[in-house]
Amino acid sequence: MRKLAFGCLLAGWTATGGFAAIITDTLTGAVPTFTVPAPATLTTGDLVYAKGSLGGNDTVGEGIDDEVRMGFDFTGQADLAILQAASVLTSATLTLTLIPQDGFVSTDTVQLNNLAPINSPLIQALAVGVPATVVIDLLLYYTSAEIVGRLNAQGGLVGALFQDDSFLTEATLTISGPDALVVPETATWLIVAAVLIGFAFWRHYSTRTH
Ligand SMILES: [Ca+2]
Ligand SMILES: [Ca+2]
Ligand SMILES: [Ca+2]
Repeated sequence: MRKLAFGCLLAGWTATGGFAAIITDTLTGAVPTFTVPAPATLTTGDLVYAKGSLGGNDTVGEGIDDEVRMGFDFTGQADLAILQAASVLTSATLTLTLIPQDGFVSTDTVQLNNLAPINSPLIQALAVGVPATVVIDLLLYYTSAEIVGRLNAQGGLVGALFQDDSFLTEATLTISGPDALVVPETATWLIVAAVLIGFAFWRHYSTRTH
């Protein structure tokens, strides 16, 4: 009986315990095989090249003075709603595969749309012509609330932007947080209470009859 009551309590407790909630989306493109004149844009796979917003040349797709637009889509992922309601995230990373085409990669930035451009030494120190994969820890630059705000702004669609002197061929955005706090249902606690009261009566009367 005592074991049963303890088991019920344990079940209630573990329901409040934490498994990570996580969402991830990968966008894949390729080095463009042709260029277009601005203001035209060029799409390779999931990635869209356009003339960089900071100016520069009018050729789009040669990886110099280009911006690359990303549209991550978390709709339909099981943990999206949990993370949209999260107050604190445990991690948020943006992984980029880049092939810099100009020394001014030293000024390049990436950002989630509507948030500040990120100046990361992981990007700005890259060598021209050498493919590299960098993992940007977004929580070094943005608050959890800012990132959660982006998850809510368009129902799980999150835009991002890279500029402006590198090819970008793959991008992955991964966000995780604590699982939702599951409050045991009232019925569970009523059962636990009933078991404990029953156990108390049983102890009381069995002690008296012996
Ligand atoms: Ca260009
Ligand atoms: Ca440039
Ligand atoms: Ca640049």
